[in-house]
Amino acid sequence: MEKIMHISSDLRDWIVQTLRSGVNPESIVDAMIKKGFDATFSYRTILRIVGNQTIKTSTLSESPYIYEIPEIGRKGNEIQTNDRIIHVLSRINQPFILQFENLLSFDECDELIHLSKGRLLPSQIIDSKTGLVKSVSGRTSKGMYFKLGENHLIETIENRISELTNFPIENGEGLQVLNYQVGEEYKPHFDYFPPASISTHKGGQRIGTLLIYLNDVPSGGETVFPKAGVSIVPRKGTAVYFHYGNSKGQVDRMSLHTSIPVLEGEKWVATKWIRQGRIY
Ligand code: PD2
Ligand code: ZN
Repeated sequence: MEKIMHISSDLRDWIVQTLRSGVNPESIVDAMIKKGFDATFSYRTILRIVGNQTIKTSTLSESPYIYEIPEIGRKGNEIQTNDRIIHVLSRINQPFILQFENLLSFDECDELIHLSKGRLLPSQIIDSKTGLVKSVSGRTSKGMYFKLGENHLIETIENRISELTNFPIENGEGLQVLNYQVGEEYKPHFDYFPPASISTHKGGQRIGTLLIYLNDVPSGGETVFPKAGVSIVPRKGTAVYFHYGNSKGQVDRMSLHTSIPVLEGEKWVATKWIRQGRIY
């Protein structure tokens, strides 16, 4: 089979951010080769990116991201779910970002923190080469995952998220809880997988993320979207949803985001990543 000798600007951006978040260059080269890229081309490309040199990108998949309003964005400003009304606090259409209040009660936030505390481990990412999780330097928080429907609280939250987003529970990855202490951060990254490496099994590409803030942070710890100039301050029980995958399989580079260092106190947040199809 002929090897691939060009990369799209989406893939280049993903590589740049992934390197910045601490993933080592060899794993990216290996992942490229595994996906059918020419080995020499892969090494050269990564070397150029590491050395901050420009690289030519192919125009094959250069078409601009086409924004589609996801169903969560068509529900008005007061969204009634089975057990509570969730209010929209702010909205941006490009990139698509919605901020909510009252997604979780204070008791639910406290309970999630309580259930997570004894299970926290250094945060990890999925290695695109091995498919296994591993630690990287750009992500200094600690975290843990709940299994889908692991207990009554998780079931309640997953049902609510599914009602809010209109995605089936099975499109969601297990809820992740993160804890950041002073100075800890999650460097700028995309939540979607490298566009060239997507297969349709296991739900395929990630298309949306819901971040639920579980406490108030006295200083720092905002979720920042640097390309959109947006900064979300963590407030207990509020949440932010951002959507970055469309029905054409494109991903939105404007969704680049980061958790900036906590300056005072600590930060607790729950992440629900949503895939285009059912994972389970
Ligand atoms: O904790 C956050 O604010 C944050 C920021 C960016 C979490 C994630 N990304 C994530 O879990 O993907
Ligand atoms: Zn993220």
